[in-house]
Amino acid sequence: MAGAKQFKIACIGAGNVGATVAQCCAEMELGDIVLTDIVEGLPQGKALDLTQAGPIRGYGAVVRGTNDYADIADSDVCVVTAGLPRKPGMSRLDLLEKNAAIITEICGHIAHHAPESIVILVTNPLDVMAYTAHKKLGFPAERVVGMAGCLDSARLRAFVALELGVNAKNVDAMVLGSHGDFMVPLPQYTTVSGVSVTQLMPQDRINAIVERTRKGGGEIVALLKTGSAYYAPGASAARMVQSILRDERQLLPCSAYLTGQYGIEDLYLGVPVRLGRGGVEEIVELPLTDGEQAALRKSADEVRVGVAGLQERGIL
Ligand code: TXD
Repeated sequence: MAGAKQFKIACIGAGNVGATVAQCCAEMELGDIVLTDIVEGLPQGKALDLTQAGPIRGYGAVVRGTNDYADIADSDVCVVTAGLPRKPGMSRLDLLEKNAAIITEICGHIAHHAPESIVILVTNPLDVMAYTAHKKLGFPAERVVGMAGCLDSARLRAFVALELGVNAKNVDAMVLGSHGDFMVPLPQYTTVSGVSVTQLMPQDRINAIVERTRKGGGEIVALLKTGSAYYAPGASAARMVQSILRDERQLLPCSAYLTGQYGIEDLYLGVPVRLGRGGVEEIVELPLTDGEQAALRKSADEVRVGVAGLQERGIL
């Protein structure tokens, strides 16, 4: 039966976030999915489970699990969530080095088997891993993008909706900068049905919500005790897949390669991006206050420290 082209989405890493990306993509009917991981049986088991949810949830996507990278061949989008969490006694730089090695290995497989794909990085530390992937893949920068701003802005949107008692669907937000303590939430661009929250909330409540957004990941880690958030991160990455495969050209905050925008060069950092079938089709430069611009520069400095650490260890 002739029909629209079925897209292929590779989820590399079948842990909590990777499996949630696969679930969201299947439910959103974005394409067929290949779930892969280094652990034998894990992607196969989760893929089978997701396949069996299809008849109930009403999707017919083919979800396959594999340990063989040949199976990601010709994927349209690869979402990379593979990585290790920080263990006791491990420095940030040690983790950086370990995850950079994993990303490097995976990029070799992607470049070989899915050379035309658009690659979405999710593994932490996000902006440094996106930079690493860009360098290792050898793909044009518009085809390598990091997921963080979508998640951080979803958190901000959710907190605003809770605070004002409005539907979260009507709240929009922009969060720029690195994924971490130095992220830059932008209240002036955070709106409820087009009205800026600066008109709807006292400044101290805005400050509290911004602070809670900054610490959003940590709040969940502290509650879960083991592991970190995955429902919202998975949904955020799937949102990016949707904008790409359906060529929506949505304006989404993503980690993108900067070549002078916002006064920053040769670095991945969270900025508003128009995301479509070509990947990062445009980086939008918003007018920022002096304080926001300074915060963005501080954020860039933090990412630069990570990149420099990898360069010193000869990884980049
Ligand atoms: O906003 C964001 N970017 C983030 C990032 C939000 C949430 C989570 N964020 C990061 O995503 C998190 O700090 C991790 O670096 C990744 C994945 O998080 P997840 O919660 O999914 O971690 P898991 O459950 O430990 O899954 C990681 C999987 C696991 O199944 C490993 O076996 C696999 O990665 N793994 C590998 N797969 C393939 N190849 C290699 N080499 C490999 N090494 C580990």
